[in-house]
Amino acid sequence: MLRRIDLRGRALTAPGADHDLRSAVPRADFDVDAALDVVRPICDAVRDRGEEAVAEFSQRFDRVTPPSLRVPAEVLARSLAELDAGVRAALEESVRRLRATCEAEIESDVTTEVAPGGTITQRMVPVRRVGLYVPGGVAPLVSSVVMNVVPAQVAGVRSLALASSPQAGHDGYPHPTILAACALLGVEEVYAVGGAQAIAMFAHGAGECRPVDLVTGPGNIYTVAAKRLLRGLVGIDSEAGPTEIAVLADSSADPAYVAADLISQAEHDVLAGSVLVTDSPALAEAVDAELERQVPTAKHEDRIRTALTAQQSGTVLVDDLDSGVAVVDAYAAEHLSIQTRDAAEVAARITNAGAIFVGPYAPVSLGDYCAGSNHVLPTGGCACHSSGLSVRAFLKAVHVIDYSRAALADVGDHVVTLAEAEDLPSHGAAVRVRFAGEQG
Ligand code: HSO
Ligand code: ZN
Repeated sequence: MLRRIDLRGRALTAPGADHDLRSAVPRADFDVDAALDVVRPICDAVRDRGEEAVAEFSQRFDRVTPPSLRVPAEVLARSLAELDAGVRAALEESVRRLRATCEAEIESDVTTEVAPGGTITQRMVPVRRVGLYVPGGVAPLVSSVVMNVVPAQVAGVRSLALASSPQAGHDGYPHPTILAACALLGVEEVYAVGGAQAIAMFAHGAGECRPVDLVTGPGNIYTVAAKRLLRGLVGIDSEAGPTEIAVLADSSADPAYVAADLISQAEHDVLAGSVLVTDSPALAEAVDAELERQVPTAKHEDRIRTALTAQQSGTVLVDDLDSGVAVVDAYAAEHLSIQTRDAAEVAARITNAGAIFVGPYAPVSLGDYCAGSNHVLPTGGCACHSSGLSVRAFLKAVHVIDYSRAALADVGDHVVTLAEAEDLPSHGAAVRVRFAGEQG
C-alpha cells in the first residue's frame, strides 16, 4: 500500500547529505502562501466590520449562523452536566498528566551577577491574553482543548479565550464535548467561530472578544495562513498543518504495531503523512501486509487509504540504522516513533522531531491524548527550528538590568569605546554624563 523510496546504496550520513534528504521524502501539498490570498480579504473584513463579518463567514463556510458569537454560560454548564462519565474521567486524567508536566517545566527566574553590583535577571512573565483555537471540522478535537488550555493556565495567563467552529447539528454552537472540556477547565470565554475568521477575531477583536496578544492551536490551511498573515500583530505558536508520523523501525519491530500507528495518524486527514523508515525489507513487506489487513477494518477507511497512498506517505528503505537516523532527522517529523532495538539510545541521537515516542509501548495516539506531553506540534519540517506547545509558549523572558554606580563606572569605558566604534557617540555620552567632573 505504501510506495517505496529506495535510498539504499547512498551515502546518507555524509556531511551535507541532510539537505538532499529533505526532498527525498516529499510532503503533502500544503501551500500556505496560496491560501494567504484567500484569507487576506477575510481578515480585512473582520478588522473593518467585526462581528457582522464573522457571522457572514460562518454562514458561508460552516453553513450556520450561531445564535450568538460567544457561547452563553448556561450552554457551557449544560454541556458539562451532560458529558459522558467515561469521557470526563479520561479528560481528567489527560489534564492531570499534562498539568504535572507543565508545572515541572516552568522555568524560574534566573539572576546572574556579571560583575560586583551588576545583575541581570531573566524574569518569566506570562502573556497577558491568549486566543486558543480548537479545530472542530472533520473531528471534534476535544483533546486539543486540554493541550491548549492547560499550559496557558499553568503559565499564569490571566485572560484566555477559546474558539471552535459552529456546528449546524448542535444549535450552531461548537460540539458539546468541546464545550464540556472548556467548562471542566474553567474556560468561560468561548466563541463559536472557526477558520481564518476565528484567527482574525482574536487578532483584531470582534463583538465581545477583545484582541489577544498570542494565538495558539492547530488548524486547517486557512487558519495556518491567517496566523502567518497576522503574525506580528499577534504572536503565534509554531505552524501546525496536516499531521505527520514517521516510524523508524528495524527487524525487531512488530509490524502490526507499526501499521496501526501509521494508520492512526492517517485517520486525521487525506493530507496526513505516514512514513516508515527501515533497514529491513522484510519488515517493510510485513507492514504492508498488515496495512492491507487493518485498513479495510478502519471506520474511516477511505480517508486513511487516500492518505497512505498519496505522495506524502511511503516506506523509505535504507542500508542501516545510522542512515535511518539521518533520514528521519532530515524529515523532521511532527511525530517520530522509534521501534528498534535499544530504542532509547536511538532516540537520544535524534535532533529534529516535534515529539519522539520511544519503543513499542509509546504509540503516538498515547501522546495525542494521555501521555502528559503536548500534541500541538510543529509540522511540515518546522521541527528543525520550532518546539511543540508548552508552558514556555505562554511565557516571555524579560531581562531586568540592575547596576550600581560603581558597577557602571567599572565598565563605562568599554561602553564608550564600543559606542565610538559604531559612530554613535551620544550612546557613550549617556554613560559619561553620570560621571561628569570626575577623573577617569
Ligand atoms: N495527532 C494530532 C492530534 C490529535 N489526535 C487530536 C487525536 N486528537 C496532531 O498531533
Ligand atoms: Zn492524532
